[in-house]
Amino acid sequence: MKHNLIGGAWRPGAALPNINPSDTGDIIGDYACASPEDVTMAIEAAQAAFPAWAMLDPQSRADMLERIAGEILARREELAGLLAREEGKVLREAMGEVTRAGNIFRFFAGECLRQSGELLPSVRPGVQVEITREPLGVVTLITPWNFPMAIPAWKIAPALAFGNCVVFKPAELVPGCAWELADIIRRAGVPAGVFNLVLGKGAQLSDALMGPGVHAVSFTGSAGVGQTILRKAGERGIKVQLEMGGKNGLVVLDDADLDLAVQVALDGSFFSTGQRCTASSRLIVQEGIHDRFIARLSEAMRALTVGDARDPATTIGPVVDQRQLDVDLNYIAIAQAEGARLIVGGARLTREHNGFYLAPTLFADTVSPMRINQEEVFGPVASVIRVRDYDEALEICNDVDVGLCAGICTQSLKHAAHFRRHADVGMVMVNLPTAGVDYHVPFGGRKKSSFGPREQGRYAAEFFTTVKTAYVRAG
Ligand code: UN1
Repeated sequence: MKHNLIGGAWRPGAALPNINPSDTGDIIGDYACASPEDVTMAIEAAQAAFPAWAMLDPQSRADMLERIAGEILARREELAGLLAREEGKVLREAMGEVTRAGNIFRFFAGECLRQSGELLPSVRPGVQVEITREPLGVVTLITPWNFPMAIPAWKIAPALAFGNCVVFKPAELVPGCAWELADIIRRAGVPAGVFNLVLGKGAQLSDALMGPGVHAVSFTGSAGVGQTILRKAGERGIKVQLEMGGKNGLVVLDDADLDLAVQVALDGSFFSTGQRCTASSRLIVQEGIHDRFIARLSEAMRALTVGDARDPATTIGPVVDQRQLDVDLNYIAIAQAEGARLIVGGARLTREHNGFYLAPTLFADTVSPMRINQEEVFGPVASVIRVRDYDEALEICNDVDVGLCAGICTQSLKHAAHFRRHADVGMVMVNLPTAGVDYHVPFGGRKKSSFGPREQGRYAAEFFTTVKTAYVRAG
């Protein structure tokens, strides 16, 4: 059994089995569930470790993060195999994700040495004002199952780089990647208590994870859980960063390169089995290209190979578990009941082994107010909305209460430039899939998608540090 890491020691707990979604008979291993008392111990260990870690020289921190990056990259094939096995992401994408995680640690190793402040003259003679950033203290990081290496990396790396101590609670479906990451971090020389791993179900641990001694919480996951965290954080004076859902629109205009638009939609809507908050779940298509786009996209979807995530021939892996599969099938039924026309897919598939396989699904003849166009499914399901012109496309693209990403396929500089400015989202893609972002630039959305400062790149400092303004009279 793999244990929790608390105060530098491995601590056992009740067994939590880790099941392969491509083959439910394959149990990856047993992982120890942390109790709320374990979480409290982890917070106390982090508090105790904080003063020394906060004052450590940046070179030592950079060296540790660099060692973490090096080991992740050196073991990328093995770690990608584990990721594919426990989450169901196909091997090619799993390799990409593990590489991304390694690169994130490398980026933040560099950031340790690039911290700077500002020196300003005061409005009062003889006084100087110095603005610096300091670590927050103990931060709780709660991560989802859909990027079990990359999302933990982009929260843990900046948290440590800027001098915070971490209590990391990964989604219960992916303890394997989290445990490997914890072991790598421990062996890289990060002192006991600076980084702690607590495994288990969020519902049982969430209150303890925001207990006394916690200064900040960064969460990526569902909107429902995010709202609960936000409320508690407000009551308890905890700084909060939330990354929640998306209902991202991809606009395809009549002047788009059809081959490119089909590839962009295929990738954005269905790769990673559509289980990305950045997925393009609404395809907003102008009437002149509408029928050709649907015909070509359907053809491309039928050529996808749904199967075992670890088979190199597979292009679409299984849904992560039975609960998510039920959610997906329920939305497919809702869409049909609302009058959407099923073009491709729509049903569960059987394969050699018992797994949660779902055919990539496309609906047409949908309108914006339908639930299928307003609520996040988080599966390989996309719907087409037909529009007259660019203005209507933009209006529909913004007609949701979330605003993570939006994309446009067009050859018109005028429309691309207008869209870039007027799409009410945090990230805009021109002739690119809405999903699949760089690791060194800010990530985040607007409206109900995100709360608090941006993640990733240099912008990560906004959340993981607090600003101090010092006034100094010399002499
Ligand atoms: C990506 O599309 O490259 O949970 C990243 C998610 C996002 C990450 C998406 N926070 O799907």
